[in-house]
Amino acid sequence: MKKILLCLLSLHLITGNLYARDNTRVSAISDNKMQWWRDAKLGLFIHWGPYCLYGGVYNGFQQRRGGAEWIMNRCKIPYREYRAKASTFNPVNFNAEKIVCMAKDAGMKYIVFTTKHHDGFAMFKSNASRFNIVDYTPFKRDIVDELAQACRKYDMKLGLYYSQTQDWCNPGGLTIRKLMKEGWANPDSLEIDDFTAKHGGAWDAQQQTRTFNDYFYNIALPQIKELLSRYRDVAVMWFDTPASISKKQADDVMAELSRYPHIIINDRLKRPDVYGDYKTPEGLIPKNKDIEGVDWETCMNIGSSWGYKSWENQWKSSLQIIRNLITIAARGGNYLLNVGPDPLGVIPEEAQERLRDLGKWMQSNGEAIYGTTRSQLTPAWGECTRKDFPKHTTYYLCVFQWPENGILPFECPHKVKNVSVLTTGKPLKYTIQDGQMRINIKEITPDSVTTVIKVELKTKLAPVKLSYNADKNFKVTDEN
Ligand code: JFZ
Repeated sequence: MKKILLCLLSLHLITGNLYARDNTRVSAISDNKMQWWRDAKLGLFIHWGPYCLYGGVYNGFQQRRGGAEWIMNRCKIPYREYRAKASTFNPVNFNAEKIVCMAKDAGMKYIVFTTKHHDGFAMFKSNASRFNIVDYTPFKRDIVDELAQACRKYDMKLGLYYSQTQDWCNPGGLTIRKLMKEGWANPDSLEIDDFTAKHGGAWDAQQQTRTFNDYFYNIALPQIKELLSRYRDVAVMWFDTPASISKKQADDVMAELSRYPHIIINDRLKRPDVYGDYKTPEGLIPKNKDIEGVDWETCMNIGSSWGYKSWENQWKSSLQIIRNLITIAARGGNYLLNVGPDPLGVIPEEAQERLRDLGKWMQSNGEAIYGTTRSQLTPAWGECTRKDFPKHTTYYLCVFQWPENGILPFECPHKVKNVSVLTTGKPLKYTIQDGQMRINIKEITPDSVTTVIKVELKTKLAPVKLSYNADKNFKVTDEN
């Protein structure tokens, strides 16, 4: 088996074909490289960069529109001013191992980290731009490297987010300023708005001292190469805002990536030309019919902003977060839950608390999540995941609404081997007639979050077929 895989792998390397895939080339290798990711189900997204120094507040006014990582753009902060602020970034309490362990305890199997967001600041040592954590700040530590080491130590997969087109502090990068009607009335607003209108979305003349092509070949591509070559074991490349980049530029990134055939990429490098390995619905859980047969991952904030927001007041509840994860797993996706560390490098306590709650539930119910596939079932009382074992299939019934009569109906036209409560193993009585199961849960005290009932079948169901991630691009629109 190993030999065959190696042989296939070298064949792909020779033909350089891995990334020039189409429907006919969905290979065992692609399945093979996706397997850990499909099984993982839950990851931690981290948005962190010098924007956290503002925490969603500029000159005393709250940024009321857009994520706090967009503050430079939304509040029209001049290029030099933002860079000066970034030069004070000194997150002395950052501890990569602590963050990795926090993710691990929450039941997460991978981390996706913003190595460079739209502000253009690299959280790693870069020879392509001095605007990076090592060369531009008193902190001088390579955060990506520390995270990579900690991930290796604790057996956590590491994905790297990289903003390949938007870059507001490396001249030539895409700017596209977005309006913010609420909040701070910049005294220079009229002038800046006028400038923006005339300069393709830029708000500072410095941003336009180079062309996009210059930026792309002198900053973006070299930095992507640095990321790929320097930090061993990169598992995922997570690109963002697939605008502006040309087919040729995207091909040059893909050529580089083809040297690392195990790396999984999302669908945001360039649309529609580059499909990527999986879909990225954002902030929402797609309906079954929208993700038929494809790999997908929902990224979502734990609060209301990707980057750290000092005045965050819309934390999602632990119950909501856990049920989101269950719903996503039931539909065959992954949940990438986002946190934004503060200026000192610490994840806000409210977020930590939710991660602990998630970990607690996963500790005893993780079997119903990890390694599951979409069930293609939509019970009225909650969600249902499915897992295929060598000789049989198991359904995990996740009960959101406890039936008042204590009888859980479940449509099941298959032979059943055993029904039990997942956490205790306690067997449950049931009847089955014309494919309609009725499970007696009268004696069970429901879990405060979600009780899982395990229904083991006697047989193994036909596998869920996944096809190549070709169409069904999710529309790129900015939230709010
Ligand atoms: C982007 C970023 O602009 C944002 O700051 C954050 O990093 C987020 C994860 O990604 O925002 C997007 C990108 C895509 C969509 C919406 C917002 N979309 O597809 O709807």
